[in-house]
Amino acid sequence: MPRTALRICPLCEATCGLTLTIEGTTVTGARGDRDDVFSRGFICPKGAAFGQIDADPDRLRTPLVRRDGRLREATWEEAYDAIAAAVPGLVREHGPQSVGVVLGNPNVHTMAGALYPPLLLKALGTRNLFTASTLDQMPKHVSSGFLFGDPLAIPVPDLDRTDFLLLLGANPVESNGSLCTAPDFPGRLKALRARGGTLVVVDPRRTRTAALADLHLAPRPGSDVLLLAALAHTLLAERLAAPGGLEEHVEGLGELGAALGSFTPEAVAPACDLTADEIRSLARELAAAPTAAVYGRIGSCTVEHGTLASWLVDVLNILTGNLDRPGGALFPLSATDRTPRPAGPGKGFTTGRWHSRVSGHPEAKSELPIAALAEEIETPGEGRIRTLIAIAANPVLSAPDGDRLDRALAGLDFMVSVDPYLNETSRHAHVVLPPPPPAQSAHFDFAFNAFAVRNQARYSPPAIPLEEGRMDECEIHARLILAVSGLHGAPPEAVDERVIDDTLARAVTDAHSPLHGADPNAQALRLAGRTGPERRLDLMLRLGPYELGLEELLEAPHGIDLGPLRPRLPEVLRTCSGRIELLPEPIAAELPALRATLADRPAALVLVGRRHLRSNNSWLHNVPALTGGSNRCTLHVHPQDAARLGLTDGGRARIAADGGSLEVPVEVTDAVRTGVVSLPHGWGHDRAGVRLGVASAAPGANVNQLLDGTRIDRLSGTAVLNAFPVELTPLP
Ligand SMILES: Nc1nc2c(c(=O)[nH]1)N[C@H]1C(S)=C(S)[C@@H](COP(=O)(O)OP(=O)(O)OC[C@H]3O[C@@H](n4cnc5c(=O)[nH]c(N)nc54)[C@H](O)[C@@H]3O)O[C@H]1N2
Ligand SMILES: Nc1nc2c(c(=O)[nH]1)N[C@H]1C(S)=C(S)[C@@H](COP(=O)(O)OP(=O)(O)OC[C@H]3O[C@@H](n4cnc5c(=O)[nH]c(N)nc54)[C@H](O)[C@@H]3O)O[C@H]1N2
Ligand code: SF4
Ligand SMILES: [Mo]
Repeated sequence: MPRTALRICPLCEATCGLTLTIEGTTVTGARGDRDDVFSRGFICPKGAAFGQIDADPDRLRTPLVRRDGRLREATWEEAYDAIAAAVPGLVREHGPQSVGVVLGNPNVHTMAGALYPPLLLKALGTRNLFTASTLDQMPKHVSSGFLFGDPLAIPVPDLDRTDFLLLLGANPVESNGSLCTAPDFPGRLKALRARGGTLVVVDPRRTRTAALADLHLAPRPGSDVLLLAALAHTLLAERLAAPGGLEEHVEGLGELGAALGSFTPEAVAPACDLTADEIRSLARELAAAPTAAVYGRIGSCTVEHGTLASWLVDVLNILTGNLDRPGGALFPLSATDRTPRPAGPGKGFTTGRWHSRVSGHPEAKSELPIAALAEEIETPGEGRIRTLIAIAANPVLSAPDGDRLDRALAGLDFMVSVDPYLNETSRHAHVVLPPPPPAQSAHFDFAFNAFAVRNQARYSPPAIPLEEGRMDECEIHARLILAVSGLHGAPPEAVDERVIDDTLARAVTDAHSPLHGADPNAQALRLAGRTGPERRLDLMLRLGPYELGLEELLEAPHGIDLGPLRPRLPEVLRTCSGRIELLPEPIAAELPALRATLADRPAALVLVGRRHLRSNNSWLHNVPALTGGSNRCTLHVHPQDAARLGLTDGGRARIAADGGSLEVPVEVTDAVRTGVVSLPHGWGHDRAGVRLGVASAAPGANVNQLLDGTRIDRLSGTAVLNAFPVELTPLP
């Protein structure tokens, strides 16, 4: 008899509640859970393919261990024996900095990824941390760090109540949204328009999101920062700025006008390829809207001045008085956030507390640019990375110059991958530790609840019991921590109990904690949960602002709604001044470099990426239900550019940039503007030794091979993945 089980979808940031149909131990169907307090039945094609994703026959079923140069199936014991035999010795011999850690995107979609990597880093004592954030949202962390003193204080557009949404470099109809967790983002955009609101989309491509907009502007890629600066300039010059109640919390308002002085609409218009009138009228509309939110994502982050653009997004929210008010951009408060502290000066935020060894890149949020990983492995000398631990990461495809990284990984002394697939990156590992498929894992969104358009909490216990021979990903991480720190063989629960003890010891002496003054041992005994991670979740919920507990979540399988976002200033501020620092010094210092770009001649042809609804970065190309159709790795070229360059639809072209060249199929379409071509990322599954039967049959080309890793946003170390110059030549 088929049964059903609820499971939060881990495949994108929308976190939809799914109802899985299960026959025996197989997921045979998935539909949207209509009773889910947040997603209300929404599902997309990826969620609908949950069963196929879960049951992909290419998922590894046992660990792999390298013997005589070849990866072979092994027992869990053999796998951890191999790690324990190698890593502690390498650390002793070469020091903790000789270990690099790479954390990829799915870590924000698993409980293990939230709970264990910080402990792993502490156990190793390394500063060589590289994550997908420096291919993604690090500019936003850095700008929030400077503005609000906390890199995690990221305001989220109040989608369901706003009157005006200015969306830059985001395509939520395909991506389902990012740093703005909102199941059914497309429906929420339609609802915004249906209630008389205005949607403005800024994107060099006419995306499916742009098709929903009242106004679509298609400026030259990379120019958002100038457009945003001119919008802020106009608000100030025309006395349209009205921060209202925010003013008492803001430092530096008076200096902003002078700092942005040269960014008039006329000055930026040629670089943006917009008219000064278009820019002025957008500023006026933004200022006139009863409430408004400015929201920038990938296309505004992974570009040359991504941090400045991310900063200006919030400058506009502040100048218009929309930060921290309903209908504007608000700070969520998730159930596992720490109970808020009273407002007051904090420690502030800085970058550059240490630097990368080879190129001297400053750390940001304790991370180094992933674009610099290959050189840190290759370049001889003290502190060279010899051992690498990659968790849920495929940088060979997702980071610049995968060929170089591929060679660098091959030269490591030892590498561990925690990954369900033998893919472009994990094929270099000495040990691969495969997590079980998602239906066999519990789920809680530690990360995304803190970026959600509504406060809510939902927990999914495993939908299917762990298959014989499988190991839960939390246990995989816990055992990995023990193995690298010389405690191989100790019980994995000890890792969680240690965290619980430390957390309780701090909480009972913290005057602002709900457990202040309690007996830590009694509290530890009270914790609910069958497993270490469940007990840790229970503790975090108890210490959180709603004082929930795991049992309450288990009793509410469709989730607990905690209401709409509420104003939270000034309690979120952690700057040294205790106020919003509108013109932080590192930002001000970068403005002259931006001003200088006004004199640059724009490149004739630049490349941008694109996402497809039925894809997800580099790892969903092996699922038959999601492949084919328009989800293909083709180069979009505007008809005028195609004619000028002699390219034909369905023909092939050579595309070249700093890092190399590729041969790609051409798709002529006016969905991209002139002077811009678009190629999606995550493709290039044609390397030897990968076990991706479906993906390898239609491998596509790796767009990141066009980059050599030297183009980065200086303030955040984020790779420039969009708006870089390319050259095209037709191929016969
Ligand atoms: N040119 C270009 N490049 C880009 C981007 C772009 O827009 N353009 N986008 C960038 C962005 S935003 C990001 S976030 C990065 C993503 O890049 P990565 O962080 O490398 O993420 P993925 O490519 O999704 O690869 C995820 C890896 O995790 C594995 N995995 C899947 N599920 C699980 C699981 O449950 N547990 C574990 N342990 N592993 C799992 C997969 O098999 C795969 O190896 O790519 C970036 N690269
Ligand atoms: N289907 C699907 N969903 C996903 C993912 C996926 O790979 N596939 N990845 C997930 C991840 S890791 C993330 S981070 C999110 C990202 O989610 P989004 O931020 O929505 O990312 P994209 O869909 O890549 O949209 C970026 C848009 O920016 C545009 N763009 C490029 N350069 C510029 C520029 O210079 N200026 C402006 N204004 N626009 C520009 C591109 O044309 C593109 O339409 O999506 C997540 N969801
Ligand atoms: S929108 Fe995202 S979370 Fe929702 S079903 Fe699709 S992939 Fe899953
Ligand atoms: Mo991402």
